[in-house]
Amino acid sequence: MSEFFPEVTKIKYEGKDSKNPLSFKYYNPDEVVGNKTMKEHLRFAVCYWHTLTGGGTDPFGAATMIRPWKADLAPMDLAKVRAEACFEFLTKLGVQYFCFHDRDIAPEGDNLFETNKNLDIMVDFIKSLMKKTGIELLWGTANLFNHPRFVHGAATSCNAEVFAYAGAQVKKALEVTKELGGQNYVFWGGREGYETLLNTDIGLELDNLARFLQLAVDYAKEIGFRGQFLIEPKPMEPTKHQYDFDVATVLGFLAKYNLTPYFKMNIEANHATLAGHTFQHELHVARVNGVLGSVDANQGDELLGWDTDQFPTNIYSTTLAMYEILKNGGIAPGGLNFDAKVRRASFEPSDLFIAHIAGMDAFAKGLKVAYKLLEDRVLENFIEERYSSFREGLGKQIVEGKVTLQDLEEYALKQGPIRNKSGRQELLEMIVNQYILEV
Ligand code: XUL
Ligand code: CO
Repeated sequence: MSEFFPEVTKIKYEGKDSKNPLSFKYYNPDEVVGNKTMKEHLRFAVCYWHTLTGGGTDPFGAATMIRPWKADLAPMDLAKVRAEACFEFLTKLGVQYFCFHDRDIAPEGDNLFETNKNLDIMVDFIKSLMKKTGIELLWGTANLFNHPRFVHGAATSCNAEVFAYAGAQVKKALEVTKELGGQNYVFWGGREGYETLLNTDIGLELDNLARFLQLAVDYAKEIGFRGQFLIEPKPMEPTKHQYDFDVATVLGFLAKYNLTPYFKMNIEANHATLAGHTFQHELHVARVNGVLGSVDANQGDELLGWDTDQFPTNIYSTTLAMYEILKNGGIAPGGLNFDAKVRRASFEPSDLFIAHIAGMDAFAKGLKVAYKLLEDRVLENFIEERYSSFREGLGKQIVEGKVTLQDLEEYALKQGPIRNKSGRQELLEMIVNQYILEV
């Protein structure tokens, strides 16, 4: 087996004063934070599509990436070489997990039978690499958006034949994910949305999406796949309106179709900001509703209105993300999957390492700051005090459901002037900054 990154040796922790770009400054896998090591807290995963198959094309230009495995090979040979490169990359980076779409790891054949055959060969091949390296699968998924057959969507296509094809593809992807010991299975609604209401029956499309997900739940049960099902919300792109708009929308959808018990959510930072939310907002809404399952760790560009999928280097954002994850009691069996791509101009192989290191360090630092904030109960004590009126007297009765509107009127008529207290936002922001700078 050839070496694909001969210029890179195993990435080590060198501490915050290191000037070596190919070293961790904050991510020290075995360092214990609270009751777990950093590695156990963070559960990093590399995504196959951006890191191994992404070429750097954009709507205006051709691929730019220099990739040592991108030789002139037949599709199946290329798939194998790429898989070997993937496991060398993960081993050198010290990342335990990877994630993939079915079509990332094996090329399509002339028909579904041939395509599945290609997939089977690659699954066997990858299984042996997983065994050799000890690397595990965080989640699998099916690509139901790239091929022209999915032009009108997959589960929400107007064409029943496409619904059938997508069902067959998910059936196989579930089998493959189970075969590789995947800990989760993700549904990102690739083209499940609409371009114009002038040609769309939203009612039928959403009913069909629910039918499709129920079929997947039933089949997972049948084959004994026990991984966590995850839905990944996104408000737009590629369609103008994606049905899984944000966490709140998906919660309503799941409740309407009695699917709540089977799904948690995979929260992606850049999808949150596209929806007009912060990353923390989506994690928080998922957490308080018991559906925070996993994270696609990336970030957008504040000045661009699309999914730029950049590596997450904003420590303010990773700190608040880790704060939500710690409050959630951790992210397992989910993890932090770098659904991120190096910029088109960062085309050298070493940029792949540097980008992941930057993201891993940003989350490691975020973890340490968030842990300290929680340990000192900085926000907890403030919030507890802020809502203290609901723990006694009338507030307690409201919470316990013991009052009527007549009771409230009686109370309000006798009440003196109402006094509110400051929300102290700037004070809290000042303290969070202090922790980021000092921890
Ligand atoms: C697209 C996206 C996907 C999913 C997996 O925006 O995030 O890569 O994570 O299908
Ligand atoms: Co994603």
